[in-house]
Amino acid sequence: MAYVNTKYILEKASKEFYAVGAFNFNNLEFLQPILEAAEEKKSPVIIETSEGAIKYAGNGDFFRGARLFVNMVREYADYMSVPVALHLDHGQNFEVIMACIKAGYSSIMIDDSHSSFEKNMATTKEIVKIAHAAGISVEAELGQLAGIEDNIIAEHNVLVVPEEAKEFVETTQVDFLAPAIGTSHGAFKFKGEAKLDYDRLKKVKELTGIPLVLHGASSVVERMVDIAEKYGADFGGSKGVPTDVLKETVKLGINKVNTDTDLRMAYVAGLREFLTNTPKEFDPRKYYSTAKKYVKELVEERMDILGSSNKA
Ligand code: TD3
Ligand code: ZN
Repeated sequence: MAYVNTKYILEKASKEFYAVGAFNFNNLEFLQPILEAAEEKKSPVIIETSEGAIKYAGNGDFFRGARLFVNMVREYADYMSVPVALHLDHGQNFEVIMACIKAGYSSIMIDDSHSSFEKNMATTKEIVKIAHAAGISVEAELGQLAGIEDNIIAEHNVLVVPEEAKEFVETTQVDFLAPAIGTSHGAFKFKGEAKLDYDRLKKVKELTGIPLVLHGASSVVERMVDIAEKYGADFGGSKGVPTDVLKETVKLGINKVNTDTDLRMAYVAGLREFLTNTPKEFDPRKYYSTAKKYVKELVEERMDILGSSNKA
């Protein structure tokens, strides 16, 4: 079992109407608790890294960073009983995409959603051809998410056009698609009520029939915000996607749910708590312990919410 491509994980999820969490990481201290949670929950899991994470890990060298992450993930996955995929999140730079394919990522995202529909379609088609030849699955995005996607900043949400999604999927042969339906990246997603365009999502699923991806899906968990703020953080005004809204999107056809912000917040809550309460400790393996524990708890909760627990 262990290291597989994302298409394999998502096709089962799509047939059985559940979603699999895709969790971002930059370092060992996030990777370990994510994988431990998956093993304990008997859940398939997608590990993903941004281009920025790869640059960070490789000290500026994309191929070195990608290879390091593949080796880290595979070394754990080989000894696990649940399926694990390693995915490039929001790939935009051709050099990074090729580095990931060559290094052994099992899937990649080509995100040309900030270009015109025609250009996005042409770029995606080209990348799909290359990736499929290497047995690697591909995700693309239609519409735009407001907020920060690593280095792309869109001012407003531009929602997906369902008829375009159909043409896009048929033309590009992409394996799974992220339709913009009103979420955004980061900790400040909604000013008022969290509203997503369910009708649009339903239409995209009907017209494409492929696994769909929800970006900007973090829930901004109150318990973690409270702990972090108790120990000095200021996350005033933060708001995420409520869990009942997440569950509704899964019912309507979402099969991959991207989560980064929630893990970062859980981690920093644990780190602040530990450092404040244990002023004499300076062994990193100890002062990361509560942070890792909170990340693991959060990932486990998410697997239950998305319905992927016991699906491995
Ligand atoms: O692609 N990602 C992760 C990277 C976004 C920057 O944090 C997501 O769609 C998850 O977004 P978030 O911020 O809701 O966790
Ligand atoms: Zn995203």
